Amino acid sequence: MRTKKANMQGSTTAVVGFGRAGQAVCRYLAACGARVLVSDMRRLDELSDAERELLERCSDGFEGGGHSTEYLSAAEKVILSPGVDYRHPALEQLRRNKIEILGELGLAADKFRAPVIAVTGTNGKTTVTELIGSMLQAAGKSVFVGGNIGTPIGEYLLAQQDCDVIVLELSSFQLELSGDFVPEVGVLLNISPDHLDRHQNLDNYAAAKLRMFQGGPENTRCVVNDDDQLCKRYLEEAGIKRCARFGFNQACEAVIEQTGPAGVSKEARISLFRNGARQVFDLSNSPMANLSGLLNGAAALLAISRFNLEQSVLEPVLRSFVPGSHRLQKVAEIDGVVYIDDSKATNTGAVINGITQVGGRVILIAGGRDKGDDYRLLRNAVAAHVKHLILIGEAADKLGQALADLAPIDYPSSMAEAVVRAAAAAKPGDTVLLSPACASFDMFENYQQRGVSFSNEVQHIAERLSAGVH
Ligand code: UMA
Repeated sequence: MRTKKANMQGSTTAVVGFGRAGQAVCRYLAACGARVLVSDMRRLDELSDAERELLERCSDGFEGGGHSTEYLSAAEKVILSPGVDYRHPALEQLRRNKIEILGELGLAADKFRAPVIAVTGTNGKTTVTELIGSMLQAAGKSVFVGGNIGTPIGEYLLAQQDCDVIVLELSSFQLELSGDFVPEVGVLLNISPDHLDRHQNLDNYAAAKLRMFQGGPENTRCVVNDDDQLCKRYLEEAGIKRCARFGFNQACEAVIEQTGPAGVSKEARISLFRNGARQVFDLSNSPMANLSGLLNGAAALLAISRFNLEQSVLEPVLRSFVPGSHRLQKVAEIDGVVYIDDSKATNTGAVINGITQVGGRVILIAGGRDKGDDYRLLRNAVAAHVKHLILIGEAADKLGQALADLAPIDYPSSMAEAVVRAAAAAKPGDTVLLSPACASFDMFENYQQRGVSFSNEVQHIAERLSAGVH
């Protein structure tokens, strides 16, 4: 079925934030005939030529250098980009004047023309979204995959495309203003503190995630992690009982099993229970044969179980799936020391998972731009495995204060120096792990660039050693 573009002739909508999401929304609104006003923190002269051209083509006004109530009041509806905090003071008066304020998801809520599988959680969202998309495609379904993963939801609206299934990775920012959005399937992978600088506290952050289930189990198949205590707590508080669960517990609909020695050689299986039958997906000796791989695989299988797809199609997709870069990615082994890039770990939950999965003795490189996390949450994992801390970036002091009594600490001023110090502290059998618990924007463009910088510096160490320079 095609997405029918709404007729918005004569209406005025303001779009706040002119990044990837905002630009797609502008194009959609303009195509529907709406009068579009754009407001962005950046000034006109800070926009690229392509962005200015888009403004020219799709908008009827631009406010640069910030957002004002006066400018936005000319609109009947305001669409906020995910990166814009809805508590922004300019929006207060609009709320009082009952001007509708939505995110891109709220705008799209009544325009999806195929079943939506929505994936949220603190960590693993992108991987599970990709897995679901890949399995559906392998089974011959046409799929739109978008959201926080990179393709804005507005692109779905614009394309008016036919597809069998829509798979969306959703962040707390997107869900916070999701209006009447109710997906057919909602996957909640885990909850650990993240983005608390924006949400102020864990309860607000979890509430944003749980908006995905606002339609209740009668409208949304709720797929949840049975082993995540915070998921359990918040679901219970929200009164959501009827869920399809995945985890180690034998009572789950998708049960994961791991045996044998550590590493990718271990036996790893997911048992899927459906209509009284059991299907066993064997992921042993595949890149998915680790705890994250199994949990992500189980979540993805439960998310698509209603489609009754052939196991012979799904299992090869799971077995050959390689998670994206900068996620616990081994970059080198030098003189018996393994170097691992986990730059994507931008919150404490991801770092705890990383340290635990790596195990053994770890030299941890952490730090960057603080997102309001409480780094004391790292204490158990650090006490169990970390023999040396290398702390970088703006959050170095805050991390140091939380962990000072657990391991010796270095405070280098660059990634180059951090890697040199980590290598000096490491003995054969140790692992040097970059797992920052923070955003990258104080020192790098993004987490990818931070991971590449780490790998390059590790490479320099290898080259120096092979040239006999110590
Ligand atoms: N801006 C304002 N006012 C503000 C803040 C920002 O005008 O108060 C402007 C900026 O000047 C810029 C624009 O808004 O012009 C940026 O908008 P944005 O921050 O919403 O980012 P987009 O480029 O639209 O990208 C967004 C998501 N960004 C965020 O949620 C911060 C992308 O997720 C997503 O891939 C993209 O839409 C497509 O759907 C990125 C992300 O970092 C990957 N997400 C967070 C995460 O994963 O942790 C939630």
